Formats: sequence, C-alpha cells, structure tokens
Amino acid sequence: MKNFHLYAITGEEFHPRKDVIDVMEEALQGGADIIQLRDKTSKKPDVLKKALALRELTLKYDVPLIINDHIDIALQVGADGVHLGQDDLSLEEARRLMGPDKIIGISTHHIQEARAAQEGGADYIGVGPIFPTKSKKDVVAPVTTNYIKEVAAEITIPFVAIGGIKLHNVDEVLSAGATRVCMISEIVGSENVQQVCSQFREKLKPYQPVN
Ligand code: TZP
Ligand code: MG
Repeated sequence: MKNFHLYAITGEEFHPRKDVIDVMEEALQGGADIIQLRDKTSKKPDVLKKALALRELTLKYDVPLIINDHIDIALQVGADGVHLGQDDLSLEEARRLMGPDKIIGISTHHIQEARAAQEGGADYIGVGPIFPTKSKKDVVAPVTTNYIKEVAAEITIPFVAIGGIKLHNVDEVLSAGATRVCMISEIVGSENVQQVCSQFREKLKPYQPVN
C-alpha cells in the first residue's frame, strides 16, 4: 500500500456549519495523505452519497479513501479499503469480501490484538486511544504512549497512533516511536483545517524516512 503519515477521519459533529466534503478537501490541501469516512449516525443512502463524493475528491488528490464499517459501500464506490474494529466482522471474512489488493485496517488496544491483526493479514493497525478522547463512544481506557513503544518494538506492518492527539501533544506520540498519526477533532473541528494539517506535517517531517 502507498505510504501515509497524516490520517484524517471525518467527524461531522465537530463542524456543524461546514460540509464534510469541503472540510476534507481543506485537510487534503494541508497535507493529509489518507482519508477515512467514519459516520456512525447517518442512514446508509446518506453514507453512500458521502462516500461517492469523497471518492471523487480523494482521486483528485491521489490519496487513499478508507471506509469505516461499511464494506459494501467501500466496494460499491471503489474505495481503497476499510477500517474495522475488534467487534466487526473477522479479518478473514473482510479479506474474502474485499479481495487481496484492498487495504484493511484494524483498531487495536493491546499487543495481542496487534499481533493477531498482523498474523491475520491486516495492512495497518490503529494504536489507541493514546489519550482520552470524546470522539468515540464506549472507548477503552487510554493505552498511553507505552503501547506505541511496544508496537514499535515488535510489529512490522504500518501502525497509526490515534485518540486524543493534538498539536500540543503529538511530540510525545512521535518520540514514543509513531511515524503516522490519525486525528478526528483536532483536524476537522479546527477553524483552519488546512493550517492544522500543515502544522502536523511539519511536526511529522523529522520522523519520516527520507526516501
Ligand atoms: N479510535 C480510537 S480513538 C478514536 C477512534 C476512532 C477517536 C479519535 O478522535 P480524536 O478526536 O482524534 O480523539
Ligand atoms: Mg467498526
């Protein structure tokens, strides 16, 4: 899969007066290099509409589009992949439905889950929530930067840190060993989405390989 470092997830509750497609375009202009549609409240036809619009947008910027939960919508709009939680369908079933070339990402909260995801053929894992977050319901207790250290030391597939990451604490996340970060509220809830993304890109620069 194409490498990525700044992962932006949709969160419409954080920008009630702005359109989600416009917000994600600002994120792309600021340097987000992978986008996830995460919509836990809309009815399916509305999720599909947003997925179609985001597909068009992400093709224009040549970045991957990942759909949270809805494998059928991911396939229907030709998204690059899906993101699954521990309680969603199994990795095996997801791979069967998505085919060998699509991206499958899985949220993990513990090194055993990270190992299982890697062994099961996930393309990347989410590592979090690092800090407390208001963006996810029934979320587990923060795993802290200690979990990043464990994953960085052992897991060889790409991992992305998530949960409560802000411009003011991202340095802790990066110095613990993460090279990819993922945010909802700090990006989409910002007054200036493009600028926040550019600032994250600057923070990430020293942690990225030169090639
Ligand atoms: N998975 C773990 S934490 C989280 C998800 C989807 C929410 C991240 O949102 P925020 O606003 O960046 O804390
Ligand atoms: Mg899910």
